[in-house]
Amino acid sequence: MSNYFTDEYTFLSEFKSRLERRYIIELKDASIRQKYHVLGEMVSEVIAKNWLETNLELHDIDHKEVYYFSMEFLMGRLITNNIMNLGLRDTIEKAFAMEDLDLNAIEHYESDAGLGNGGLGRLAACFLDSIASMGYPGFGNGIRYRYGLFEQKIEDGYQVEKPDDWLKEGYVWEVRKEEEAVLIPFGGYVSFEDGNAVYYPDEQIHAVPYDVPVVGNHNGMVTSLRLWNAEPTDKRPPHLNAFEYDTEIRRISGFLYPDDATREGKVLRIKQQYFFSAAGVQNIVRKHMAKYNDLSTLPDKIVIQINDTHPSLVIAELMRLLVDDYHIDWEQAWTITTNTCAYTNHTILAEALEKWPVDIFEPVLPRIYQIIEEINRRFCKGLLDSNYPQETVTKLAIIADGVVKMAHLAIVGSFSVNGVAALHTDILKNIEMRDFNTLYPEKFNNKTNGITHRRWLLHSNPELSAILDMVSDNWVYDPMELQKLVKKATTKKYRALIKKMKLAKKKALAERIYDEQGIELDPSSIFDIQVKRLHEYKRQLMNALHIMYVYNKLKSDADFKANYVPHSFIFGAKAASGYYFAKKVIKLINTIAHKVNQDPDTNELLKVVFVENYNVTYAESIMPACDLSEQISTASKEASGTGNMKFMMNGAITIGTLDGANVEIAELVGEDNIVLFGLTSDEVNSRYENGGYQPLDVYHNHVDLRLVIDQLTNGFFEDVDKEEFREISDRLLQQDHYFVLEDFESYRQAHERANELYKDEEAWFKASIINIAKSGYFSSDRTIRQYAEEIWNIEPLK
Ligand code: 26Q
Repeated sequence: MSNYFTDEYTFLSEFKSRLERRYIIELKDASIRQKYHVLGEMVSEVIAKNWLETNLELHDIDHKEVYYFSMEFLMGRLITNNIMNLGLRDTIEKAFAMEDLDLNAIEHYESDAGLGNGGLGRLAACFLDSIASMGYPGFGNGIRYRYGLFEQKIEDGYQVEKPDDWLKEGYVWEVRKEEEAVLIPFGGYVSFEDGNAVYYPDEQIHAVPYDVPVVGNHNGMVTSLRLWNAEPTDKRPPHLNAFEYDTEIRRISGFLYPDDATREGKVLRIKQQYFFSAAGVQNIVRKHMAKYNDLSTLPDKIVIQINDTHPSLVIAELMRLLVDDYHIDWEQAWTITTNTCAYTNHTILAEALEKWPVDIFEPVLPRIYQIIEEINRRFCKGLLDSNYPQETVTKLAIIADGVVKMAHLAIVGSFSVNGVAALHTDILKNIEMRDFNTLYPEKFNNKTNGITHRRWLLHSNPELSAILDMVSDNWVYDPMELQKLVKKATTKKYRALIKKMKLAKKKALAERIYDEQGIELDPSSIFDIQVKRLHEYKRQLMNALHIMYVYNKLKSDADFKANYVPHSFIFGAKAASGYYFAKKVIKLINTIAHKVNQDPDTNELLKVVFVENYNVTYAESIMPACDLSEQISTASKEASGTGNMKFMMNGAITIGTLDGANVEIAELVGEDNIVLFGLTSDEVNSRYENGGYQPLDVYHNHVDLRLVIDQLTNGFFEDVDKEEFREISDRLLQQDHYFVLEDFESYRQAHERANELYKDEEAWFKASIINIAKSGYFSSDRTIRQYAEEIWNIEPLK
């Protein structure tokens, strides 16, 4: 296959010729869509060559591989990443310059692959990037959702969801591998014949893999994200007609659940979980047998990382294959399984821990249910035999009170259980999973999350990258080199460079916001940003209440006003479609924005924007444009956070609680370079143990806060019904589970400190530089290296 990217002329002539052949059009008349597709196709061909070579090499050598199983991969756009990592950007840009074409505009045509909700899905995408860029043998395994996370519109201040039809024009990067399709059984019954379980499913579903290339950075490596698509077979159950059958099957890979916390158990969700877990496991076992013809060596060659409990049925499915299909005895099958699987926990919120009611689970997956019962029976028997009290056994059981506890299955069936930040792992070990940690202390370990510095710094912030190049010629390959910037923090020159970079990125974001939403922001104001999923524990509401407080003060207190640095408060957040309270908070933020942005008394000093449809691509322009990064979750609730790392890497100062990875950020940058406030995780937990606190006391004792809360329901917002925010005020005053009122005063003071710090330009940019300099630790390359060395026991290819 020829490479058309050798120089700009060769590239351009092929580019034009393809437009003519494929779309019967000349370059000057071609649409963005046509140009995008031709470019994508040409880049794909370069990828194909490296991809094939990587596959052949992986096939030939005798080594261990990791399979990262995740229900979500929030990949965002791939074109920029692919062009940059392959080193094609220069050639394309030169060619396009000759024709006055804008590469950025063409890149922007690609729709985000939004196959994830938030942190967990984006983490999986960053991990794949690091695996490929460091040359580790590893693959992703997930679902090819027909519809990804919904597109958000804001209408009259309310969130409205639109389907994310991301595949409507096809997807240039994927390759359908029909030859590798597998069958996934559902329903039916099990009979025991000659001592063997024989499973007679109701229906079999075709799982057809689509592979998406994951291109390593300048290393020739291309690994794969395998996404499974559900398709009908020709054996249709008698009670459905062909159309009903087709529709029913396609629903399995139909859409991503837009919820990042568990609601009640849904049959479709469990089918999705089993569908991609079983397809992935079958694929692995088949490949391993073809290569080694011996399943006892599986754990020497394969490790399966289970991303939260969503894929934890791999444990039962692997047991099913080993015991039923390969007739390996239970004990040996269990040894193989538990030495192959490793589990990552991402949450300690009780409501997010997956529990499946037995009466839903069993009919859908009868054989898998039997296997889990047997795992549970042996596990409980082992505990009782070792004299654990019945009470403990009941607490730890995988099946109890009519539900299957997926986290318990994942812990019992894995050789490693990790949390995603130091504090989170501590809480898992000492509080949430305390008894399991006592039982299996060797399983528990921490792997603090990371983000790929290629996407989140190199690609999204070329201005900052150019500054970093002046300090190190190797930071892209060794992000710890960013530390060299520490000594520049005290130089005028570098502070000025960072200031200029920030201003440029803020201007660019302000332009986008103006173009899309017509709201004008002053780029010299503090860009104070909170972007993340909308959740009560993340406390966007506290941020909103504080803005109301600021507005009131600006209106009533001349000293305050004289002292106030202009602020632009920017929010971006999707709320799960069924999460009523979260949607109310979106409405509140928009209502505040509407009121304050129009007020001539204050709007030179205070602006509020809720950006529509916050997603990965939007994040790429938001992260670099931030001065103050809001990481304000109730301590102990945010497992890690990863947005906090993206902001830090781009030079923002964090205002935050000692929660998740904020704790590690604070340790790295030191107390002078972060603005901390609020209850600690121990304080939060001790309040829970002692029955919470009295929000009404805070309300009565804090005059300014009381005014804000009253304003929620006293007609202060002229254009909404007085009752619109009643539920918010009721919740705050009656059951403030997330300590919004209790932390408010401390948060308010933290903002005052941030305000003062910003006024001291020297101190501010010094802090900004220290944050960038220390952010190398949060590269997902570090995280993946730790997984590889401490859990997976795999090595990079040469
Ligand atoms: C489960 C069952 C049914 C429906 C939905 C779900 C579900 C889906 C997604 C439950 C949880 C999630 C996602 C969780 C998540 O994103 N957690 C975040 O993971 C990040 C990466 O480790 C952390 O940084 C965040 O702190 C954590 O909130």
